[in-house]
Amino acid sequence: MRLSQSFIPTLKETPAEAQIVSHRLMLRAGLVRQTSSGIYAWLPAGLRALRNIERIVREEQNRAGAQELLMPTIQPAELWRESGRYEEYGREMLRITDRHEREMLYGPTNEEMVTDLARQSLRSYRDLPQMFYHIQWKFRDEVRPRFGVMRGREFLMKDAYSIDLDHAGAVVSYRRQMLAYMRTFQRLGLKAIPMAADTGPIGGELSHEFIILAPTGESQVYFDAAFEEIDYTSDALSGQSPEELLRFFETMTSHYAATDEKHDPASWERIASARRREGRGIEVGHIFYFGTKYSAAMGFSVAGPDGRPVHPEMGSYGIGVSRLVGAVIEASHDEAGIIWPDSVAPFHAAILNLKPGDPVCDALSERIYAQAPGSMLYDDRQDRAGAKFADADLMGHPWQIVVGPRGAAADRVELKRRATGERQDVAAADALARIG
Ligand code: P5A
Repeated sequence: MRLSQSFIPTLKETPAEAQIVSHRLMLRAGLVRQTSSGIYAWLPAGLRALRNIERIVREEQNRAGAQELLMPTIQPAELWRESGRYEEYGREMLRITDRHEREMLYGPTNEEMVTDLARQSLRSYRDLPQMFYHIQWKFRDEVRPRFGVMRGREFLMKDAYSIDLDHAGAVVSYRRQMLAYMRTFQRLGLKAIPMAADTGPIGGELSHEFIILAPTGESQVYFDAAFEEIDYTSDALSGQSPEELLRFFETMTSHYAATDEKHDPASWERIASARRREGRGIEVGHIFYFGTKYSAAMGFSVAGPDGRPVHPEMGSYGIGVSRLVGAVIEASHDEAGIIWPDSVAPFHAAILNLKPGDPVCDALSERIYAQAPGSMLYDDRQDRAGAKFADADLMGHPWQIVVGPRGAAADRVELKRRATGERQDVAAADALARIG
């Protein structure tokens, strides 16, 4: 993409309304703009980051055996009356009346709709287990939307739902999702820790939040460094068998990890001090096992092996996809701007043409742009070198390829790695090979 023709409106000034660093950087780097309180438009560069996160979430859901579908954002109130949550959800639910006076709502989550879809078509224990997910916009009329996309009113969630015949099957699904979450967060460059949690309005008896450390997090968290030492993407952790998933789950739950509500100072003191990690935490995912809560309330049953009807055991699994864009920035930035992990970056690299109009700089920049592997942003603007450096650092591309008149004459460029600040003078062809 050529920056001169792109809609990436970067800001030099720090927007006054933004209280936390990710919100400031998302506005300054031209990723999003607020359109109403807690509601954001995703501009081209922001959307690319959002889509990259979605892609990784999707790949890991598919690998875990979940099937993608897409449910609507607007739901009928009747379904929520069946579960009893229509009244219970209170003012956080955006309620809508259509032209026929039918009560509708903008979905804050989809347990009811999934249970309804399942009861229409799943009749026998032989139809189970099932695991579905979708990546869809949600609306929650939060009392205090704040911190940009971190606590929005409209936000993008990946929500998955598991349907099993019995408790034993349901816990296998739960553990399979937990592994998928650890893999997903690692691939996003995040160290997320699973912590036992309360179930709140979703309900149920078993629940974990996935929390990453960031100074602006909403709760204080404590965990053992052991979590940070595991490679969740390793083949040794393929999660194929229930036994393997049980071992994984036991490892996850054997190390200390707690939010301040569940913190136990006595157990904490028993951990070697070098292994104690503590700080503010941001919740990026939350999983629930709620058994027959919705299947029983909504009359969903299948014929069991002995022919008698059984209410299936269910769970739901959420990842805050749009919140993750902010969370990744909270975890990875410096004074100058965003430092995108390679897997999330809107553009893998940027070409900074320091002298547009100069035939040698233009020719070399164009050549690199034409040959670039992956996504490349070409800063071809008629602007000062300093402004280009500042914008490239702000936007956080993993690599910068700097084309200046002296180097270009010798077919050389300066290659900068954003994360380390390391710069190297290299032949143009080598620059492309290096960032490959
Ligand atoms: C699990 C999936 C649920 O809604 N039902 C379907 C369950 N869980 S949750 O914890 O309430 O939300 C899941 C994740 O969504 C993100 N999230 C938000 N992101 C941005 N703005 C919000 N207002 C918001 N509310 C929730 C969080 O990452 C949460 O873990």
